[in-house]
Amino acid sequence: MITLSAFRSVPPFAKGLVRDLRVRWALEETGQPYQTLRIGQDDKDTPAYRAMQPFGQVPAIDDDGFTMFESAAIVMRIAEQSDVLAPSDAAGRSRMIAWMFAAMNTIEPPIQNLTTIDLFDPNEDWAKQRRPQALAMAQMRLQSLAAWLNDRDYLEDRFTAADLLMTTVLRIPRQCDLVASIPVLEAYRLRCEARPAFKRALDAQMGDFEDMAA
Ligand SMILES: N[C@@H](CCC(=O)N[C@@H](CS)C(=O)NCC(=O)O)C(=O)O
Repeated sequence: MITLSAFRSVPPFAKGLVRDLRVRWALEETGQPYQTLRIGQDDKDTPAYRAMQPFGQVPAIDDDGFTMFESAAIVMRIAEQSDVLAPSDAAGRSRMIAWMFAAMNTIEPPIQNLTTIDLFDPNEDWAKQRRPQALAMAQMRLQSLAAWLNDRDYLEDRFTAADLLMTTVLRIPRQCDLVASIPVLEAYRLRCEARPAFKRALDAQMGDFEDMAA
C-alpha cells in the first residue's frame, strides 16, 4: 500500500492547501487505498525522511519500497497507471503533461509569490512596494488561463491530472480575490472541486490534522 507523508499540524492558513492534498486527490480519483506518515518539524531533517524527500518537504510517497517526491511527479505517476486521470492516447497524454507543467511552472510561481507577500510580510515597506507588480504578474497569467478556459469545462476535452494540479494551484490565494474575481476561473475551480474524490481528499487531510489535535 502507498504511504504518503503529510504534516501532523500546520497553521490555519495552510489547512486544506498542503501539497499532499494533490496526491490524496489523485489516489481518491483512481481508487487506491493509502496510509499517511504524519511528520512534525523534527522529522523533516532525519536521514530516513531526507532519503524519501531530499528537501524535507511534504509530500513524498513510499509505494511498497519505491520512494518518490514532488507532488506533481507523484500525481503523474498515479495518472500514468490509470485511464481515470489521463487520456489513453499518446497525444492526449502529452497535452496533459504540458498543462501539468503549466500549472506548476507558469501559474503557481506568480500565485505563490503574491500569497507569500500577503501572508508573511504584508506590512513591510518592501512588500508594499513589490505587491502591485506581483499582483499584476499573477493577474496577467490568470487572464491568459481564463481566456483558454472561456469555452471549455477543462484544460483539454476531459478532466485529467492537469486539472487536478491546476485546481490546487487556484486554491492557493485564499487571502484575496485574485481567482474569485475572474468568473471563468472561479467556475472552473468549483467545477473541479465538486468531484467527490476531491471532497474525500480534503476531508482526509483535514481529518488528519484534527486527529492529531485531539
Ligand atoms: N515542489 C514541491 C513543494 C513541496 C512544498 O512546498 N511542501 C511544503 C508544504 S505544501 C513544505 O513541505 N513546506 C515546508 C518546507 O519547505 O520546509 C512539491 O510540489 O512537492
